[in-house]
Amino acid sequence: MSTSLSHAKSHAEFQRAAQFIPGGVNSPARAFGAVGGQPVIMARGEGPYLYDIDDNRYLDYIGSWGPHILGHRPEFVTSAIQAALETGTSFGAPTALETEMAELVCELVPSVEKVRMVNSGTEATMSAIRVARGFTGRDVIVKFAGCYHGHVDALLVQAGSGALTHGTPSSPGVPAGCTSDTLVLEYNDIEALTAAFQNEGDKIAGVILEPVVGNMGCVLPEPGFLETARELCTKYGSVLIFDEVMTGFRVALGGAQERFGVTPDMTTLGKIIGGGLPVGAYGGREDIMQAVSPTGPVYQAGTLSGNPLAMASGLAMLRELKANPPYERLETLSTKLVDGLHQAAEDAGIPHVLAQCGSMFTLFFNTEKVTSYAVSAQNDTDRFAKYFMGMLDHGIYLPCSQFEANFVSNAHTDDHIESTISGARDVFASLA
Ligand code: KE4
Repeated sequence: MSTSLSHAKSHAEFQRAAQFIPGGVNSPARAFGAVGGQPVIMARGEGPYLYDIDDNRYLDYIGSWGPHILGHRPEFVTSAIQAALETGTSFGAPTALETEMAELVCELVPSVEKVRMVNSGTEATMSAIRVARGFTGRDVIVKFAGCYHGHVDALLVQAGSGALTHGTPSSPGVPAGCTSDTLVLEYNDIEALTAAFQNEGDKIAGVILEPVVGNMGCVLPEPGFLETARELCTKYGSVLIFDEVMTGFRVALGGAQERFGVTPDMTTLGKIIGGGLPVGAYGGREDIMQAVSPTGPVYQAGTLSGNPLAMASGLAMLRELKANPPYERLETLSTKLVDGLHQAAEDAGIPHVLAQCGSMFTLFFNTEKVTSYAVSAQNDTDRFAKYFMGMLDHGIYLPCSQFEANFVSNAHTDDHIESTISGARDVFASLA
């Protein structure tokens, strides 16, 4: 690992992890595969900071890949979890906490009239596309290159040979049959989406998309894209699914659907909704959600769905966000950081583009505005790897891939932003 911080304990611990866990990680996103070297082993988080087992302190811009919008270990979340522990961990029976969570999600998220709790974003999207197919009696699902919706077989897919040819699996272990009804289009390509509906709209069960993409780096919807998806799904009776696992409660209290004023038929949620514990959710129009077992024939279940500890944690988080919305401060703080990074990169003569929505952003080493995966694929990933390692050396912990979003938390301060910009200025000088 090319940094000057001592990572001796991390290195030893990672060797041990790799003996028992594939790649030493429980999720490949953490593996430093895209930046080289080995992951840093973390010991604890506090506010805007992470501390590794070598006692290095980092300013954290991942926030567990999204959940920690208010920083690590906010007192109201930890005390809610501790209180829930007094009554038990899991009952496998309904609890009032689950009703409170469902009621609050229905209040906060415009599209959600009924909601089902699950344990991850993947479970949420997997369930949502099954419900869309069951509700419409159709099979085709439209998704967009560069949007990641979890490791769902039907969505681990690469575009077919022709623009309107259905997809093929993007991972071994996914049978062709799982993706033969998935159509992959370019994000922001209104013409291609319109043509797909003209071509087979009566077969399209649903369209799933990230309303603001985090998984090809941060990419915003171009004017008219979300609105067109909404119009076409309405016209052809298809289910519009906003995957707001990342944007939900992040870019606005009501998510991207509130921020952009486009209401989908279903929404998937994760990350922030659990306050750091494993929670996913899918919900939407009452008539669609009535199709879900036991009220309807579409089966979905989960031993730990609506787990009391996770509900206590998520409820504490959502109640705090509702009572004291951090969004204005987050917008100002994040804009200050993005503007500072832009100026620092400009001054160093580094080609780059920045994209930001609220407190999520990406600095792309690219010469073009990134509007789709085809453009994002042109990123200078070697330069990104050097930037990542240089920032790590300055005690700044960024997502370890150019194709991810950074997250500012409300625990970050102006001083943290200033020191991040100054660290970036040093690193850019070494990249020029
Ligand atoms: P999970 O199954 O990881 O909880 O959620 C899957 C998912 C669904 N939809 C969106 C928009 C997502 O961003 C995600 C997961 N995001 C990745 C980060 N890009 C999680 C990090 C990881 O896989 O370890």
